[in-house]
Amino acid sequence: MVAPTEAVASGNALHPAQEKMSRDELSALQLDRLRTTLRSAWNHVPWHRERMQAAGLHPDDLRELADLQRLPFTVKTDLRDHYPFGLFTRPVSSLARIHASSGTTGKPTVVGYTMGDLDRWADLMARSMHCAGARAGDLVHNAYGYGLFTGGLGAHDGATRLGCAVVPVSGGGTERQIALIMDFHPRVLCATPSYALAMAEVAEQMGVDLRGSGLAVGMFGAEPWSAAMREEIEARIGLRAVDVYGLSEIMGPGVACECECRAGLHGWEDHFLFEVIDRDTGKPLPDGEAGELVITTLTKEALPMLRYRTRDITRVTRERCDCGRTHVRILRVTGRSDDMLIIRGVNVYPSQVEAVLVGRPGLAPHYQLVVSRQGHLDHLRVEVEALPDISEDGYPALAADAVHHIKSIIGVSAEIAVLAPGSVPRSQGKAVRVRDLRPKEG
Ligand code: DLL
Repeated sequence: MVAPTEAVASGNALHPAQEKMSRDELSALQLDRLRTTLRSAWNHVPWHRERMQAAGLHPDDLRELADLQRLPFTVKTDLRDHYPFGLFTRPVSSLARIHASSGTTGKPTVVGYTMGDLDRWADLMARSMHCAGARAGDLVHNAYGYGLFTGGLGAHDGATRLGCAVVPVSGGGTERQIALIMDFHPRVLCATPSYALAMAEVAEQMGVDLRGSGLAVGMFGAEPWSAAMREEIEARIGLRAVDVYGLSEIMGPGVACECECRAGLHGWEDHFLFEVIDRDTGKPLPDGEAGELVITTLTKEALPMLRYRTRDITRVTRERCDCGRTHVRILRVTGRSDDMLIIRGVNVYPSQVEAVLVGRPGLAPHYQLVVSRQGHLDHLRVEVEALPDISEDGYPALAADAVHHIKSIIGVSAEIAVLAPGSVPRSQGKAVRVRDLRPKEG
């Protein structure tokens, strides 16, 4: 077999020096690229120009990165209000692709890419995959959904750019996916963590041991997942599970990714500017404090985003990582502010419940939170499956144990329903973790 040399197969995708630029070099590059981005927004999108004028900030006046903080935030409804293409700086005739979020309520969020945008996205996803341990010549089983969702095509283009061959299976048809994995022996698996777990379960039901498949690296993202879920997936599939982050409004997968140290996800600062703000006041928070992640794009042509409120809750650190990469580290995204529940005054994210439940003896890693209103108070019921070898007589003791741990670790009183295996719906993409039965306001 002839091994492709990485340098040839990866083309221009990898520039290790860019991942290790000094803070001064990064800041200078960011300032330069921010000016270009602001100029383009000013010249092509009246809405941006009016907001910059109102803030008294002309692109040519930008002296330092902190000047950006004079601009107001962009939020998801701004995209919806300009549906479909109102915030694009380019006519649709000059674009190369459109993606959109499914939009559970109202209109979808539509995003556009020039050829150059797709090129940079492929580079950044290739960089992310390499950072995660994928290499040119690898076979990549891509179970992210293809279509308007950015996961499928984003991972596909990144893998191709890195010099990998892609099996573009998309989500669903799990038995067939398992068969393909056992026949083709891919080294890399791309999927949401919840779907990876669903694959592990189906494989076990088929009597197949994925640990013998040759899979070595899993690129998992698109939804929050806990350290406990990582251990579960690694044990059952036998690979190294790596966290990859992104969002369609900013680009898609590959905005940030863990490296070999797995001590936070490197956010690619040569292309994005990251801030963390206090959710309530909007004020920037110092590194290390938990708040909402705000991202500004520095190289997006078709749809530049200025101070976009992601609604994702996290912390960042700019301390140098042991891998030598200098780019900011985003510590695991614990959840979206939209998904935060307030149960009797206590803030709860589904991922916190996951962290407590997954790996508890007797419980399977399949769960859903059901929120309802009892009188004036919100009530949290957690439905979680028992492992197949547990008899029903044992369910009450498992429930009591889980109630105790959720109360003592998260500080919230929850009702726990331990259910028979297979009772909780399985995901083929992003898992639905919360069923909200509360009456709608208004
Ligand atoms: O989920 C892009 C993506 C695809 C990322 C594949 C990673 C892998 P959207 O559908 O626009 O894009 O959803 C973006 O998903 O704001 C987060 O709330 C959540 N999310 C994405 N990655 C992670 C992650 C894609 N690693 C929204 N951890 C984001 C936690 C994540 N949440």
